[in-house]
Amino acid sequence: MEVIGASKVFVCDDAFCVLDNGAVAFEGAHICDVGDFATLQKRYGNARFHDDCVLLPALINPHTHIEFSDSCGFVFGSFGAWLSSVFTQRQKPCSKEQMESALASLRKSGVGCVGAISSQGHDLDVLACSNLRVVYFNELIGSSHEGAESAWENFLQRVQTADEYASATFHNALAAHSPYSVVPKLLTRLVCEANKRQCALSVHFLESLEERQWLCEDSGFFKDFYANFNPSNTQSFYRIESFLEHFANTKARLLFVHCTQASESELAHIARLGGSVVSCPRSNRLLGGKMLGFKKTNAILPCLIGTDSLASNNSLNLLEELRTALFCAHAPIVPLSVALVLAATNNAARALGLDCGILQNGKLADMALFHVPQIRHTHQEALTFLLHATYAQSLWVGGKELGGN
Ligand code: MCF
Ligand code: FE
Repeated sequence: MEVIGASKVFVCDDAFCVLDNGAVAFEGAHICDVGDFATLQKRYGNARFHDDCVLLPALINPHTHIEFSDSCGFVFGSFGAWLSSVFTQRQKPCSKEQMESALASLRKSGVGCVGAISSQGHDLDVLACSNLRVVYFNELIGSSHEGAESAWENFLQRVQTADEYASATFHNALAAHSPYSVVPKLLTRLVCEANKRQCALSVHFLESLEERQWLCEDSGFFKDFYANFNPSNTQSFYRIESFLEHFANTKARLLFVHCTQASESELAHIARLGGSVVSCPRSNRLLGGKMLGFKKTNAILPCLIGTDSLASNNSLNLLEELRTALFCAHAPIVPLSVALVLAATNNAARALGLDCGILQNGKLADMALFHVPQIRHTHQEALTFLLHATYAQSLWVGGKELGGN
């Protein structure tokens, strides 16, 4: 049994209970006890206390793309310009070193669990060897009817390869790229596969005005894009509602990423599907989209915060992403800071179907420890943490310490 204590322990239950001079006792992969440091020290021995520190569940970044870890060559300012730059860039996969350095920066910001969208499977080894908890979203793209069968075969092959890596910390999941890039026949099969597996299913959705215009009016950027790329696609495959109807009655845990152009009634539709939204504020800003209103969205359905990749962000530092969300939202700052810490812990774990994200007896011992000067003197703990935490001093995934930063 090991006992870790800190000036403030963020349990990250729904009431956002904070323990002063608290501690967590854990053995193997699981938490055995949570409470007062002095009591747990007496009960179990083998205890370490960290002054002016916050101990909380390891942060969860539910949306990134490790295969996109080379930040060179992307064009920002408009979604169309960015997407076109992806096509030029895709010919050149990033290196293993770049992917490893991306994972190191995630760990440094206290991320113990990552939802990684894998477009081609080049990130499989690096993620499986990372010691992080990984939800590996095998991504399906297929925008031509003629190429659908081979896209499906290629996808299933990648899924089967990833299945061989499944473990207590490596969870396989599925992703459809977006409504503009997956034909209905493939989406139906994907939802069926996700149902069979009862896994998480992620999709980029209503990220840009360009996408909304294509889905609503069959016009705009995607009209010209497909005229060059695949002239037989003269119309969108879906309207917004018909796309969402594909996910009705699914047992999969649904994550709709971005949704910056979604109306309140469209968000309510996702809520009825049991889904969550992942907002990536810095990516949305760079790609020319507006940012999602965190408070308004979180009132309708769980809103999580992700970094997206280095192709659409300046770093994978989740603390920086949370700070961006904190400074950009139009909402009272103190309750907002609590909601953001919960978004990156308990709510993200629930959305991904993981037994972590909360410091409670029986839960997985995924924890992060941050030095936060003067934290013991404040009662605005979540806000002080978001303002002043810089890097995780220690990180545990399934009770295993990943090495200091
Ligand atoms: O979330 C951002 C922006 N929206 C869409 N796609 C991506 C994002 N970051 C990386 N991508 C990838 C996506 O997974 O870019 C490719 C896909 O592989 C675009 S379609 C060729
Ligand atoms: Fe993305």
